[in-house]
Amino acid sequence: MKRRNFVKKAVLGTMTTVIGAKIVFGNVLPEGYQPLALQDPDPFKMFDKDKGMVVLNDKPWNIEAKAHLLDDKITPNKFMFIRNNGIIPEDIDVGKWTLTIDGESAKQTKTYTLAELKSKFPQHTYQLTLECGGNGRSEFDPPAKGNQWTIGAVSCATWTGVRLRDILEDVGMKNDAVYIGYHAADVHLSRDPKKEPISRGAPLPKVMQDETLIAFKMNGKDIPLAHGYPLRLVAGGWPASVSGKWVNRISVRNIVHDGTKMTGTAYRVPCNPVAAGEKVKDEDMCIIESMPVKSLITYPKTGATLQKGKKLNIRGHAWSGELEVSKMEYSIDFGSTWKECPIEKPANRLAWQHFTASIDFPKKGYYEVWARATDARGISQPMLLPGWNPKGYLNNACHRIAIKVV
Ligand SMILES: Nc1nc2c(c(=O)[nH]1)N[C@H]1C(S)=C(S)[C@@H](COP(=O)(O)O)O[C@H]1N2
Ligand SMILES: [Mo]
Repeated sequence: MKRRNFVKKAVLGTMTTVIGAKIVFGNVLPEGYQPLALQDPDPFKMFDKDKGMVVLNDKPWNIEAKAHLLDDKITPNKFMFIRNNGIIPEDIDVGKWTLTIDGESAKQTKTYTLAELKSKFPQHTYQLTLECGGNGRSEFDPPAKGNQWTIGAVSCATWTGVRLRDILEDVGMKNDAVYIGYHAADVHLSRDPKKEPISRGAPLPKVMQDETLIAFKMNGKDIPLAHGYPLRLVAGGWPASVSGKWVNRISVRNIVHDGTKMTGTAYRVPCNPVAAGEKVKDEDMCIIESMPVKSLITYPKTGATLQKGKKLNIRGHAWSGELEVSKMEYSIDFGSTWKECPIEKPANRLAWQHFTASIDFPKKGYYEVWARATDARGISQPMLLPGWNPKGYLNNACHRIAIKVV
């Protein structure tokens, strides 16, 4: 009789993390057997998410927040959206996790263990805004394929790690280095090991910024599995697809990185505006870099009721890619007139900023509160949907909430 093989320790460890409880007889779990809890998983339990979060897709897992869930100044894990292109790594062995720097423009190929990264380089902590390039896609017409994000694919957590710049300087780069590309441990949906779900990157000036981290902590704890445990590239202010989760290799390139989802219509938009539905030539598409100015009213929840004569106190966040938000306004008359309201300075560059307003309503009835941010260059959010593009990226239209005064 053939001896029964038991599940590997590393796989068991990942299963335990995903299930959120120790598998008591895990040591005798047959290899290849999927525990029931993983066959029909409860994503809220599995990822430690709030029940108010919205699951957009389960293959792969894509989960978004709602505006009122994003009220915290620093987004806790339970309200953080999940955007996966593939299958979350199933057999993470942190003890063996390494980061390799290679590529035609690296002076050498060098591999670091997690412990080496943590001890060799100074550690830094920043609040960093991560917004999916496709946030707001659901509003595009004609509709764009992909996850139908409404407004909840944005977060601003605290990330701790070492500077990618420090690592790259330790390895040494050749003069022709222009870009980096990340490679990660997640698995392509086809399970074809030769395919990567995503392998994006950033040009050198972005990579060399103080805030571009190889992070191992989120909000002071190990990064949750779904958000890139144990190691993640974090490049705030750019489409969050640049921030590779589960990263194990970074290639220094002498060309614009040509990995999966760097070309075609993926994370690229027409360099110049086009009519809705128009076909755009490949050479007329540009890679999305810094994200546009945007804001969110996180309190109150849309649909709130207010007693006549009372003031409505609203609050929310505003962010603008690489820039600071310099002005915040609101309107209660569908954008006919705007009033300026206070906005705080960011905790650090690339962190979202917080605004408040105290609003008077002239009489009983239905209102909408619209919020509009303006960036340091004087560019404001559009009131309606901005430029159409094939994949429905960069919808930064004003957020609005409904209010009834009774
Ligand atoms: N390895 C890997 N990194 C990834 C992704 C992925 O699918 N695999 N998705 C990217 C995209 S498109 C986004 S929007 C962010 C989402 O980060 P979050 O799930 O931590 O919110 O991760 C990025 N990093
Ligand atoms: Mo994304």
